[in-house]
Amino acid sequence: MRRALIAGNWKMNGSREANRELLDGIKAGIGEVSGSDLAVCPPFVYIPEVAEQLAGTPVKWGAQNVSHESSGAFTGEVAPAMVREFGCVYVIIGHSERRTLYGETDEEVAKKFVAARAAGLTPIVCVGETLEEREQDVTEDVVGRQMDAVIAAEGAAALAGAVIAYEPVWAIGTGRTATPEQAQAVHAFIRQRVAAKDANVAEGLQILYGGSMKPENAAELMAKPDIDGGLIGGASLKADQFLAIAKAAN
Ligand code: 3PY
Repeated sequence: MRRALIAGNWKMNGSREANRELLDGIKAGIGEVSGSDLAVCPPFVYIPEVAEQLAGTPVKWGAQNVSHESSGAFTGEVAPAMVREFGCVYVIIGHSERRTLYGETDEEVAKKFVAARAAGLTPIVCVGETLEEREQDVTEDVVGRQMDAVIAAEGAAALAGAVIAYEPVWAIGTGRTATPEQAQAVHAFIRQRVAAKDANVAEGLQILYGGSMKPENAAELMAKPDIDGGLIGGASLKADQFLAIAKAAN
């Protein structure tokens, strides 16, 4: 039985004060969450303070991106070992905003996956199709290609130390959500893609749904057999909404 993971992707949001308020709210309500693990992924600069505020609580934290390099002349980049030093457990890799706005390729995502694992981080690898790709009926081609790049990097066994997030690009920041059936179909496809290489790893793999998951649709989505939690955007910035999503997995 896979345990649910509810991870907050704060994106480029927050302030020291707003973060404290948000984390205080999460900490106050965490006792009512029993069916899922929680994590938050703040912008890099807030990681040390978030680490202090969450130390000793069951809530874990992570980064939203890392370099595939470990050190050197890479202005503006942050190495995996650096965020690990501040207690990050997770790192989001290949979010569609990184792929589309910053031109990250499948190969780059695969390199980041390898570097993150080498530093002891658990990558949350994002995959998903655009609206145009869905309408052209090539969702499985796109998600299959994105998955294959990561599987090819180190073999399917490496996914035992990773999480996948299916995020249909057309459902990100648009308020549109995939129906539970649409999401389940792609989650099952992802699991089969891994199972073709390693059935045990596929069985244990947490596959999160991302893309406007909110309290109103979380329970229905997570009731599906291959949906093991969520990567939460906007709703992760409000303690009551984030907790309500987590409790939907109780
Ligand atoms: C969203 O829900 O908008 C996300 O992009 C989560 O990563």
